[in-house]
Amino acid sequence: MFTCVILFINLFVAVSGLFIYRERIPNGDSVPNPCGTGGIWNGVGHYNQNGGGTLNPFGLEFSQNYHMWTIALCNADSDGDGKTNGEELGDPFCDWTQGVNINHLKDTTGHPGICEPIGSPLCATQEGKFSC
Ligand SMILES: [Ca+2]
Repeated sequence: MFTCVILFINLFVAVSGLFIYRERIPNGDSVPNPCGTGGIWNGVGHYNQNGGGTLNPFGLEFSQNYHMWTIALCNADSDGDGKTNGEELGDPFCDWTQGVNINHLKDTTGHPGICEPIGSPLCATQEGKFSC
């Protein structure tokens, strides 16, 4: 019984964190699945599509940045695919602020924590870290 309660609490914390953090980044609820299979990647900062587990490079930098979207994080290219986090999340001019200027947002163009295109030589270092 005690184990079940602990598992439930851990699951609740993980899911709550997932949604709280998604609101802190531009288009956090509409980051495309980089696998090309359609759908949304809910765990934006994780290698697991549904969140939890190992953080991807964007998740690590977001965490190190106290879970705040800043100009520096916006201009960074966490996954090393040549596009800034802001470009991928639809904030190319890094002028989005949570709850303030949603009209500035563009469409997402990629995933900030998973190098794309998956399988390309540029993205070889992430092989085996997640599955599509
Ligand atoms: Ca990138």
